[in-house]
Amino acid sequence: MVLRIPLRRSASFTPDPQSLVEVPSPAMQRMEANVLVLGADRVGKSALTVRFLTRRFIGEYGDTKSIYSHSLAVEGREILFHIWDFSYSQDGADESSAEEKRVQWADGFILVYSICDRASFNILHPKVQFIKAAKEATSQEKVPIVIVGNKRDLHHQRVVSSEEGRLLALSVDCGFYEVSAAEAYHGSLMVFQGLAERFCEAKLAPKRGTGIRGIVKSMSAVFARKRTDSL
Ligand SMILES: Nc1nc2c(ncn2[C@@H]2O[C@H](COP(=O)(O)OP(=O)(O)OP(=O)(O)O)[C@@H](O)[C@H]2O)c(=O)[nH]1
Ligand SMILES: [Mg+2]
Repeated sequence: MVLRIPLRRSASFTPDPQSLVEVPSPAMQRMEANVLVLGADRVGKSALTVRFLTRRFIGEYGDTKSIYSHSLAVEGREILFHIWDFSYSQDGADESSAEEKRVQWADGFILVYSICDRASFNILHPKVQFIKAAKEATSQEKVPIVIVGNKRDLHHQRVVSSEEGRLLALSVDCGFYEVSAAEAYHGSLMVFQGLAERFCEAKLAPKRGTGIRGIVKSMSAVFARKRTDSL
């Protein structure tokens, strides 16, 4: 199957007056990031994305096959997110090469499960491993990933505890949030802010291999060169 990257466009949902993007000061550093929202069917990927874009919960989302652009000011930086809310149900059987291309397109990932759906939680560990293996093969930066347990409002139907979610995130070094896209805007904002912070950290963190080992390696290389130069 051919990877069909949907057209990029700005959010087509009508924003309420409060959701207008903050105008950044001229000194603000700008960054752009492609974000892939992933997870099992019906866990609330679109609900979470639309909440972030518009502050609204509209209940049913239909075909949201687009990349939406939305910016956020975090720690003195303006990050322009291009958000791809991906649904497997729209693409039917998906080939791993298509998934690999989607993963390569993205700079950051939001992995959503429903706290009422154990299977949607279980698929996340292998998903994180797949993403890390694919990204870290081509880049030395740490991959920004946040794991989101959605539908927190449905506590009577809960089958995945908060601790399990938190432990999974800790074990794979990802951010973690439990939210209800249905109940509040704040949770979705925290998710995207958390991802933005991870994105900035990844950009600012020293590349792998430039730590103390990297320094020792480059110093040895310099001394080795001097020795050969003097021969
Ligand atoms: N109670 C509750 N329902 C939610 C929440 N988030 C989403 N839903 C509902 O769950 C259903 C699926 O939500 P979607 O946002 O369409 O889920 P999705 O993961 O985008 O689904 P697909 O794109 O079809 O895979 C809808 O009926 C939503 O109204 C939530 O936080 N709480
Ligand atoms: Mg959807």
